[in-house]
Amino acid sequence: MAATKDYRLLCLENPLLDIQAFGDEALLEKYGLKPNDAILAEEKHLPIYEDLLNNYDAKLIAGGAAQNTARGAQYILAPNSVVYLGGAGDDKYAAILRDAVKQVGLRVEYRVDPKIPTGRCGVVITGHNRSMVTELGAANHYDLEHLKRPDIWALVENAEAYYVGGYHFTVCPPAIQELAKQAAEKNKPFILSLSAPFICQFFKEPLDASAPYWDYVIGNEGEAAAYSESHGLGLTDVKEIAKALANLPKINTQRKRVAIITQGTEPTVVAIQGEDEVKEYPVHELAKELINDTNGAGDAFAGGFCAGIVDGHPLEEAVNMGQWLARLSIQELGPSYPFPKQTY
Ligand code: 26A
Repeated sequence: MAATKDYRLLCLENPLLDIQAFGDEALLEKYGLKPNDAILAEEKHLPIYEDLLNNYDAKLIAGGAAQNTARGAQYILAPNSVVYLGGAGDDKYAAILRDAVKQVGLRVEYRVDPKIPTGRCGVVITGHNRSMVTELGAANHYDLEHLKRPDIWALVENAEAYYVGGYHFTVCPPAIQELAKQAAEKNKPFILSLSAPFICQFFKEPLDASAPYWDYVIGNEGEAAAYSESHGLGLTDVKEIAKALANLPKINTQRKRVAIITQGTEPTVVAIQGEDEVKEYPVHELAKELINDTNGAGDAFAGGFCAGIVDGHPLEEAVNMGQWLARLSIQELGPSYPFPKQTY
């Protein structure tokens, strides 16, 4: 389908440079990390970045969950379809990020803070698990002032869909609300990722304030469980939680909310507001030996899914596009996509 105009999808979150390495039990233990988690760094975690670089042959890879998603959506869509907002520094890490987004043609509009380093995420891979420790740095300084800058706000008004990574709830909830309201007012889809269990647990208030605006809510099984627990739903079945998410109160009644829960290699669960049946879509198979690492698989899924929604494909096709891109991404190191480019 030919694009009718530029920058139809606008994404917001935290641009980060991933410092990723294959680690071991001892490393997880040293920093008190769970094998599969995403957390904000505390004082005791800060030496991990040097440790990874010096002792674990860490690679520097463009990251930031929604930036990975934005790169993924742009990988599929026509040139100049996606623009991404977030806060970054003016340093060598930001330069690596700008290089990576250039490769897929993603436009970024960073709020640049020359005095604060670009955010970094230590990623420890053990088997099919990944433990992530983030120091947000300049990403933590994204603000409403940047979003409302006339040239940036023009991009917001021009966009036809919005994707917000839930990790941004730790940074600037007012910016999320602005996008959410814009979406509802203009009947454009607002897509939100739950991002991590800790967002559902500890950023419940801003998360819940945005909930009435979600047209699509994307999460994995761990986030769904954390949502259920932190909201006292008393549900453990993923399908039931998806249903509950789909049926939360909604402001834009012109669109039925859709909740999409991925479950690793298990089928993706999709619930639609007001519908009894919860559907399941199997993932695209991949031989174990072809998996490089699964870091960024969920972001890639969201990227393919957003591309499908922006291009006006039916829901099941958008889910399929998500599965397709996730399968490609896990064959790469980190949250990356293969080149030469493959076409869906
Ligand atoms: C605020 N936090 C904790 C974060 C992140 C994050 N992106 C934004 N904010 N913690 C980890 N990530 C990113 O998740 C990707 C994998 O899904 C990592 O940078 C990694 O690229």
